[in-house]
Amino acid sequence: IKKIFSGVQPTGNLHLGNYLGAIKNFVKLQNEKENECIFCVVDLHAITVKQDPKELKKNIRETAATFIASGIDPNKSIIFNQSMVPAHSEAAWILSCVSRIGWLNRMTQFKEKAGKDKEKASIGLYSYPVLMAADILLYDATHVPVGDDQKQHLELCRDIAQKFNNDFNATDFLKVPEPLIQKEFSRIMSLKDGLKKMSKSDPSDLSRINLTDNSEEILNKIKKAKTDPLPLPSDIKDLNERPEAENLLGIYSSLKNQNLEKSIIEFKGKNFSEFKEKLSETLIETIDPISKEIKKLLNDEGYLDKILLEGSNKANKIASKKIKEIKDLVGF
Ligand code: AQP
Repeated sequence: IKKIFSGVQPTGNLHLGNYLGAIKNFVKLQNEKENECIFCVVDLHAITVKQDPKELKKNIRETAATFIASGIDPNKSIIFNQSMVPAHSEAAWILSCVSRIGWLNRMTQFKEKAGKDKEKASIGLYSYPVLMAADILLYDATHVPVGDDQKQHLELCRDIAQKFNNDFNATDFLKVPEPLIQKEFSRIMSLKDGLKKMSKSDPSDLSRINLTDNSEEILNKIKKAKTDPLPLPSDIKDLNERPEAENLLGIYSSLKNQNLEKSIIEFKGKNFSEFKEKLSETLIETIDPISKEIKKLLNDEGYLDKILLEGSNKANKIASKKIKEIKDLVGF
């Protein structure tokens, strides 16, 4: 049995990168027989940068709605939000006493997110990966599906698990998880800059396709997406130094569940306007039903709150048992 755990931050504007890099894969894993899946709305992670309380509440529901609209079935998988299960915060503290500052200093996401003035970043942003390790280790997760940007955090989680087991003479107590990172298209880039990852926090809405965008918005964003003056390449090697072309072809391939080579054959020598038409069409086919379903679900806050409450109860049963064992080992 594979025990799958993954999380998404409720920081608004869930986008195509989150979908193709993570959520689409969650659904696939859920539908494989025997897998036990837990998908968490990581609201404790969200407050590592300042959030407006009302917006946060709305975003928690919206993330849950996005999970469900994308195909995660609350009857098959546990969907819950992190702050409703106290063991996450407790385990994060204990694990932060096992983690080394030197390990955290190497985390590139902190360097990127903290910006120039690191002294002004929150301590939470710095210890973000320790909380992530707590999330995963509390459920004995064996596999963690994430986008490529989370690879380093997963490696840290493995180090933390091993050090805890060593420090407390508890061989194999915390299970060392495997990352599940797609080989292809694991990093979707901004529509405005092929070298920057598509991100919720990018100030330009034109840089990303939101999962709540309607057909017109998708058409407009793809029309305005950055390209280069050349026609589409006829060979994969010709994508070198053409990050925007590579990204758009990657998005198309990922949506079509086909490899890049196949898409290159399909569009070789064509101009971008023709390709963009096809790309928009494909995007709308995938995103439009999700977008409509999210909007429908958001009209029923009671239903979403019930799903999160029931999910949290299930998660709490598992996590409270594990945190008790952790506390025993520590000597509390
Ligand atoms: N551009 C991306 N391509 C592929 N996968 C991505 N993920 C995020 N961006 C991309 C994956 O989505 C999952 C949930 O992400 P998250 O919201 O918890 O964390 P994040 O990486 O901080 O997302 P953003 O959009 O980049 O948010 P901001 O702008 O706040 O930093 C993860 O599995 C992640 O890998």
